[in-house]
Amino acid sequence: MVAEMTYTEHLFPGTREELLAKIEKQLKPKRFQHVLRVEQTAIQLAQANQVDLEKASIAGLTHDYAKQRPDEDFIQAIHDYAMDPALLTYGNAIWHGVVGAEFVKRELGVMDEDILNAVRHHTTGAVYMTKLEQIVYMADFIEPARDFPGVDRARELTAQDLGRGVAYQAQHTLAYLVAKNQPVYPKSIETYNAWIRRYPTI
Ligand code: DGI
Ligand code: FE
Ligand code: FE
Repeated sequence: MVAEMTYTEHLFPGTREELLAKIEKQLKPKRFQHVLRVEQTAIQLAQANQVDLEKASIAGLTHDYAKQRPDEDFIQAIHDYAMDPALLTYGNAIWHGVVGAEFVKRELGVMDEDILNAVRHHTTGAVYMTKLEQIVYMADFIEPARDFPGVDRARELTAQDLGRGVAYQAQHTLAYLVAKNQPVYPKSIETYNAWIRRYPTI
């Protein structure tokens, strides 16, 4: 367990404990525990990759903030914030990150665009991702309770090179969705194309 952080950078208007309380209210206990593990994994990856630890903490804690909201909230937000109407043909799996970031901004007062993009992109990835975005994308995939074929390979690659981890996850998720007859959000395919070109040797 990484030591708990004292926030000093005003990225969230309050203490870490106040942020935890707001997040805990929104989530079932199992999901809240996942969020805490993602935070700790993100902090470790931030230490290894010279990324701001406070940003890693806040992005890790907020990444699934909207996961348990009803569909109507997302549909309303897609209309209210004039988001891409194509989003309406997907569901919670895509909305909780892309649309969820808008709730993180408006309800929690997190204005940092790097943190918000880390939330937005944590499920699908993106062609261009900052180190922080890559960290949250990977921390969600490899947090200690994750247990699926390939997770140890993902941990190994991520420890070697964050970008290789991203390429691996993009491929793994695409293959998983196809095998399960699931529609693939176009951004997930763009993520795969971009990262497999950068890291052809995963
Ligand atoms: O929220 P978590 O369960 O912690 O993890 P996540 O946000 O990475 O993934 C949520 C779900 O989203 C997971 O079951 C896989 C699914 N998913 C990822 N990419 C796509 C997707 N589902 C669809 N339909 N299309 C995608 O491109
Ligand atoms: Fe998620
Ligand atoms: Fe998650």
